[in-house]
Amino acid sequence: MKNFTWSIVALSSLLTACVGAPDAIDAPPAPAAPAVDAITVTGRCTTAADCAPSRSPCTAARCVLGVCSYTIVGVVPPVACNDNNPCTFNDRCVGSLCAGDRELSLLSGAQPPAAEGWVGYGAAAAATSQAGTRVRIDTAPLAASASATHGHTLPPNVFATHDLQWELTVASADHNYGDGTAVLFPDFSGFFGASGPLGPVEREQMIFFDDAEVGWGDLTQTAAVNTHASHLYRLHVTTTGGAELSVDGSVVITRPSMSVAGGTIGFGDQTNDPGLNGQFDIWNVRLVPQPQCQ
Ligand SMILES: [Ca+2]
Ligand SMILES: [Ca+2]
Repeated sequence: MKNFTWSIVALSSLLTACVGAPDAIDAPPAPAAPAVDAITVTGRCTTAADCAPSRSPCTAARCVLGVCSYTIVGVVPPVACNDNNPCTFNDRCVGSLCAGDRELSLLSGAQPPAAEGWVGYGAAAAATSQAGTRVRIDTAPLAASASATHGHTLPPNVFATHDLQWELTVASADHNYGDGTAVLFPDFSGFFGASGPLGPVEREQMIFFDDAEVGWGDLTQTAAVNTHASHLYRLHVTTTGGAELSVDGSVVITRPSMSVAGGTIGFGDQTNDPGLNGQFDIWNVRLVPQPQCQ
């Protein structure tokens, strides 16, 4: 009996030691430290929304098995993006990078102007593609008062970064002050273009091509050029708002002011004066980068 009593006391003491007042061993654990930033330190996540935004418009965050990863958003068809570079056009994703083209074709010559976004005025059907290489404007067989012009919008403020370049040959042409059967408009509002001095100066500042010379529509400057031969023409709008026309790399005429505010260019036979008709070919009209964009 004595042994039994001791055993009860001993067991009671043992239980007291285990469940009695808290001591250093029994104290509840200290609260866990706040979780570290799972995104920036470990890349762990529950959903894609937990991941840091992608630094490229061409990749997107995904949460895969609790870990952030960044994958290309798409390849075919290319995803449009903005590279924030005014020197490039048609920005699109190339792999994980956003990039664009430094040149922009406006008229290849491979098809009629309307197929490449040009709006026709007057006898627009007079423009045809020749052998898939150039566009021909031929008003010679038409009524004496025929005109045929085409306009194309440009990217905003594009003359700050690019020049307009084209190739052209004249078969037969004529011009007088403010009129021409083969012209290029740096600014164009439709039909024959508008004329100053109270309104826009589209016809004054247009470039005419005659059989043996080129010049501004207002005849302020002209230059002898054999336009029946193929040449590379280039229009540069200067930082001071003037303009230079180059033929095969050499400046031939300039003017102190050039308005391009309308954001549309044009070409064609712009005159409906009786008897002013002709024929010329134009192709490879494109925007090419100025030196600071190369
Ligand atoms: Ca761009
Ligand atoms: Ca005409």
